[in-house]
This record gives sequence, structure tokens and C-alpha cells, in this order.
Amino acid sequence: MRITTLAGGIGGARFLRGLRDGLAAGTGAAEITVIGNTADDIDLFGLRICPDLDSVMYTLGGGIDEDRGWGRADEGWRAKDELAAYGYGPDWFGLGDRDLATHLIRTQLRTAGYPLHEITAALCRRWEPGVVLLPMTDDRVETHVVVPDGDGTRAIHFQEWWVRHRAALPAVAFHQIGAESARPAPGVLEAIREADVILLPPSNPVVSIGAILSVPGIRDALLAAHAPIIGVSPIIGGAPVRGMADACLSAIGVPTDAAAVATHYGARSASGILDGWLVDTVDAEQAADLPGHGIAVAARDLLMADPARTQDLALATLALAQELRR
Ligand code: FO1
Repeated sequence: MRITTLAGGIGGARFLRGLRDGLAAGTGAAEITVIGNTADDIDLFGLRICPDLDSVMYTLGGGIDEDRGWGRADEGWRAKDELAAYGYGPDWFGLGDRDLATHLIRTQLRTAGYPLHEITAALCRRWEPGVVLLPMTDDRVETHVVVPDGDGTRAIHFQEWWVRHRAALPAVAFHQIGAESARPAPGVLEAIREADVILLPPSNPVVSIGAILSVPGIRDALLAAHAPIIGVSPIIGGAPVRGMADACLSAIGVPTDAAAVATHYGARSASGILDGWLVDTVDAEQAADLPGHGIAVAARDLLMADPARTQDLALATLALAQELRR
């Protein structure tokens, strides 16, 4: 079975680990291709940093710091302290000593002219994540956030908004800079076209899934895909499980609730991208009218509190896909 997923950072990576391990535990021989968000990427200290690709690579490769969900386990911050001692900012983005190796290699290969999908494959040769990890595009696409500035506005990089300001500055708009001229990375459209199942893990609908959909061709490929497309709500009981998706959703006028996110993605029968949607049991009532709008619903325990529950959730998305395929 060929499974293709779109994925952002921490929540997406955890879900993918459950999917891979849940399938491995069962008999399910499956090949998983992950289309990773690269609009979080940032140039810092002369290095190109790809947070969402690294969260997936480290989480599935066994190198992730479990509490943070980003960066390396058993991390040290000596280089960061040295940079701060020079007053060489920004000091609000934590680059760990072990994590730095990834960015140094990625930047060196990028300077040598290798495209991001080849660089990502090279880095994954060390980590062996057990999935094919593709960047959504090899081209530069960055989410910038428009925030109030006096009686006007200014745009800041997503990472500054997210990490330095903890998304506390009201976001007037999100722009994926460069998206209009970006092309899907090699393998991305094929992975969507050839999939037996397509999954949207509980990633941020605006700056992760939304950013991937901003690359021309990807949304159309999803619309045309023969595979059922199943999403998992990142919102439980009116709040994001972690991260600050609520700040992103309110910025685009979408209520922070499980049904509203599904409606935002839209039913495939109405030119949206969803055939099925998993909500937490506490949101079953609220999602009751989605089937009437072409989106099948399954209510499950969405909290990925431990590996077993994460695997159960991942397998539940496949079960809904099977149901819809019949
Ligand atoms: N997130 C933070 O909240 N604080 C940080 O200092 C930070 C550093 C960092 C370094 C490398 C990396 O790959 C990710 C990092 N993140 C940090 C997470 C990053 O902001 C992600 O883009 C978000 O978690 C959204 O996916």
C-alpha cells in the first residue's frame, strides 16, 4: 500500500512515527512518502535551516528531543552561547551544537548546487526515517507574517513571529513568499497521483498544510487523486493540542474548532481536499453535519499521548480510508 502524507513539524512528525510503527507492528507492508513543509525555512548565521523537514527526519530517525519536538536529543548550546557572547544575533532562535551539523551539511551541499530534495535524501541516509521525505519544493518559499506596526503594518519571517513573539503579535495576513513561482519537488506530484491513501496529519492548517497547498500544482493533484484523502483535526475541544494554530486560524477568519478546520479544507466533492476527517470524541457532536457536506467523519481519541495511542490513531485514519474506498 502506498501512503502519501503532507506534513508540517512536531504534530505531523509524531503522527508519522505512529503510522510507520503501527504498520510495521501489523502486517501492513506499506511505503510512506512524506511531502514536508519548507515554508518555515530560514537563513540564520549563514546557514539554511529547515525546521519541519528536520522534525520529521529526527523524530522518525530517533534523534529528536522528545520534549521540544524539534532539534536534537542530548543537545548542548555552547555555540549558541558563543554567538550571543559576540552579540551576534538573533538570540531568540536556539541552534543546538548537534543540530548545527545538519545545517552545516545542508548549507554546504546547497552552496555546491544540490537541490533540496537531494540534500534531504542525503541527510536521511544517516537517519533512515523509514519513509521517503520530500520537500514540497526545491525552490525558496518562506512564510512571512504581516503584523501591525504603528498605524501601518510590517512583515516578519514566520520564525520571528512564532519563536521570538510566540505568535502573540496579531497576524494580519500570511504570505508564502516565492510560492507563485515555486514548482513541486521531483516525486511530489507522482507520490500524490500514485498513492492508495493520502493523509493530512494534525499539522498546522495554515502555515504547514496551507503552505504546502500554496505550491502551484499540489492542490490540483490532490483534487485529481484517485486515493481517498483523510485528515486529522489538529484542534481538540476548541484548542490546538500544542503550538499556536489558533493564532493562525483566527488570522484567516477560521474558528478554532475541529469542524471549522474541515470546512476550511473543504470536501473533495466541492473542490476541497478532504474525503474523511478524524475528530476527537469530544468534538463528535460538533462534526455531526460534516457528512452532509461530503466529508465522512470518525470520532477517535486524537491525543497522541504515547506511542500506542499514536499508532491507534494512525491506523484509524487508514481504516476510514478503507471504508471510503469500498
Ligand atoms: N522553536 C522554538 O520555539 N524555539 C526555538 O528556539 C527553536 C529553534 C529551532 C531550531 C531548529 C529547528 O529545526 C527548529 C527550531 N524551533 C524552535 C522550532 C521551529 O520554530 C518550528 O518551525 C516550529 O516548531 C513550527 O514547526
